[in-house]
Amino acid sequence: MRIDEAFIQTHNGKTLSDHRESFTYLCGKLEKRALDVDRLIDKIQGFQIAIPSWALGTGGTRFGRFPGGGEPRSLEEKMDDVGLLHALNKASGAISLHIPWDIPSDVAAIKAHAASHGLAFDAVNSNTFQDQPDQAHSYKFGSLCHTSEAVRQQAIEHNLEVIRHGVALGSKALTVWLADGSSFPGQTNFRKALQRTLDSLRQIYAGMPEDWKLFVEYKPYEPYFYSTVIQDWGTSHLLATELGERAFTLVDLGHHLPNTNIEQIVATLMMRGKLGGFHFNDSKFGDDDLTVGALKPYQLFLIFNELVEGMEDPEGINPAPAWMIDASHNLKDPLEDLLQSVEAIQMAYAQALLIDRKVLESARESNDPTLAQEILQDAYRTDVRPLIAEARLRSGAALRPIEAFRSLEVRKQLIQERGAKAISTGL
Ligand code: LRH
Ligand code: MN
Repeated sequence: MRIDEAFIQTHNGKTLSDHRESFTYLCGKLEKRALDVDRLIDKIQGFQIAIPSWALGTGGTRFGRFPGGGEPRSLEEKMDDVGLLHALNKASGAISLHIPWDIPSDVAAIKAHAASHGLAFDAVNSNTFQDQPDQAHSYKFGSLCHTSEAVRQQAIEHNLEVIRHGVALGSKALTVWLADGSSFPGQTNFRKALQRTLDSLRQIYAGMPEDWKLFVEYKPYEPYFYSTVIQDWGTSHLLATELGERAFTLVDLGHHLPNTNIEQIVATLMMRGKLGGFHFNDSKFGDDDLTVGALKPYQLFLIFNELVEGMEDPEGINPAPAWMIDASHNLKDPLEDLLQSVEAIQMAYAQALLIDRKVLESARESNDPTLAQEILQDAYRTDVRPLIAEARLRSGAALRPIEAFRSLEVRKQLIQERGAKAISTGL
């Protein structure tokens, strides 16, 4: 299924005057703050977010999974779904694949299919947290950290194979998330596990093409519940620093213990030039993988405040981070959930662009926390939705993507096309 521009034009026609009114009002307020609205819109249009190939179906937990039907049954259909999102918001111009869930059968056909949807291939993800049917050695007790060299070598070979798939598709980065850890005190030698992991990652890093990056993703717990080898940003940063200048830390928002100051971690990694990218999602308790901005939109704004500060810093040394979503949809329609997540990310970015950094810095330098908060919250309390909508309109996308998705009855059409029982690979 594809959404043609004619439908988008017609659909936008219904709400164009409302949009013009709220956009003109916002422009008035922003110009009073000497903000260049067209520059803001250019930045928003250029901010493309990669969609995870493993989050286009219904997710589940060990307690149950309630598929909604019409899920993509192949990599081609997954790209059709990301193509749908991109047609509706022109901000989802990339897909991040997970191997072996998404091994491209015919690379040339897959690349042509991606191009037909205007999609690029962002980081590819390896998977040594599940055993594949034909696998010689189990990852039950770890992969790159395993006590057995044969298991470590198998996991290293898998990551090199993932890089080969990525190179064929035109991806430029490998994300390594390791479930490796323990569930009982005494079970593992922490130092040996970390040293083996570093030695294994060195072989993977050496196997990357010169223009590739390695993203080391950290997580405090799950699937193991006593220790995780790469448990926090510090451990990931240590490994990325040891590996070399093309290794970076990947920040998954759900991979932090309650009340962790994530925006400070982001600022620190950017200061070190080691912030590789993000897995955006939201959570209340654990790695809940919920809709971005659904629970903690102010934290997301504070994270983008640090990102914009780092990205606009003329002395900044951090390369442009990779913007990716990592979510799982137990209750919502996966595509509607992803449309909401992309919009929440764009809004946090746009609000952070409104901050007058000179005034904020002088409030900080003069130790005036009241004024600093006023400046931040003035930006956060600015309704930037007309700005995001205008960016979509100028990109040929829908003013109101979710309304367009529903009025087109996309899910109904996908169920007719693929069947109510169609299940997607992924989590
Ligand atoms: C681990 C994780 C990782 C992926 C997986 C799908 O929790 O965040 O990024 O490989 O989810
Ligand atoms: Mn993740």
